[in-house]
Amino acid sequence: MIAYWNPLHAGHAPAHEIFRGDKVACFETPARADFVLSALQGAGHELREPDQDGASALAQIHGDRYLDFLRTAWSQWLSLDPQNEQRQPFPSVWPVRSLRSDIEPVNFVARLGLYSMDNGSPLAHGTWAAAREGVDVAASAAHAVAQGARAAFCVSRPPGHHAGRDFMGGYCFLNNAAIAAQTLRNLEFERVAVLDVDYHHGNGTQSIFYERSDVFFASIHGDPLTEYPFYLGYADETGEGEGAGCNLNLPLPAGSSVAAWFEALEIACKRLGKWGATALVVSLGLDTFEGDPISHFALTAGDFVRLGERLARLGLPTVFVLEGGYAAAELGHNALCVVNGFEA
Ligand code: SP5
Ligand code: ZN
Repeated sequence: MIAYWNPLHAGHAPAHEIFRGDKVACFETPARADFVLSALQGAGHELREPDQDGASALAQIHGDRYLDFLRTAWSQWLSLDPQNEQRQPFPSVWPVRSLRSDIEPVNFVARLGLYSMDNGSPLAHGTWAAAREGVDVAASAAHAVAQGARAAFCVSRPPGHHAGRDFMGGYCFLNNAAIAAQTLRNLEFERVAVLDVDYHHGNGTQSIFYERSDVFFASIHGDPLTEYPFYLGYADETGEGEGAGCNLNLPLPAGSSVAAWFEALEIACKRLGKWGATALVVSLGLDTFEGDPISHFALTAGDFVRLGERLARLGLPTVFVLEGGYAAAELGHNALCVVNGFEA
């Protein structure tokens, strides 16, 4: 399988995130992508740098105001104090409910709250460059399948599926899967399905396409009553307006069995087929792995082969986009298992 990789990913390397009030080492690290790259390369898959500019899809998926903020965020942070190179900015106020979200405060960390859904998306020196290069990775993979490749794999970070039109969240800044889907739409594919198998609901992708009838979003994930992102991902979210009926959430309780997970996968696959998808984007989170440090499903390497096999049976041009997965040392093998199953 062709794998497009992000040569700038390692510039996004924040040190810590907050867990129950403590600073803990970030789970989403450069090593994750490096493990996937070496596993794919070791198995003889071709690694390519991006060869397409995703600018037009980017402008369709994210808002200008948010993009302007993100592009300049690190320099604004440094302009407050040169010592800030050693610090991570942290949002100070989130404009929830009765507060105004049409205002852009001058205060940088207040504005960071406007553009964040949570406190868990740390910015670093190279965040914009890495995330923006990830857009080109996604666009390149979509172009490759439009030109006839059976599938292409995006090895990029930071991940993207929690990022919405105008906010970051859950380690995500720009929504790579949405960019891939939009690029496929802009090429020859009329009906694009996004299947999100990350442990966490892909709230950003869902919200981006929620009122559209040309992109179907399906997700299998830990029940948001107990699992991140908590505030979206329930079964009664089925799409709105033109998009009514084009959204499928299959939440499963934390601790669900592998059998239950594959039953949900079967439901999602049948539904995408029935809907008439002509291309597929897989938001491939590997945090469903039994050894994942922050998640509670129990898939094994063999189950990832089975996932790849099932996805291949949809018979669609397919773009895989790496999302989460935090058992870093096993991540490469698990990703390779999906590819092997798909190509079997
Ligand atoms: C892309 C993706 O998978 N994002 C996940 C974001 C999850 N954010 C919440 C993480 C909570 C970490 N809890 C640590 C538990 C350690 N015992
Ligand atoms: Zn996840």
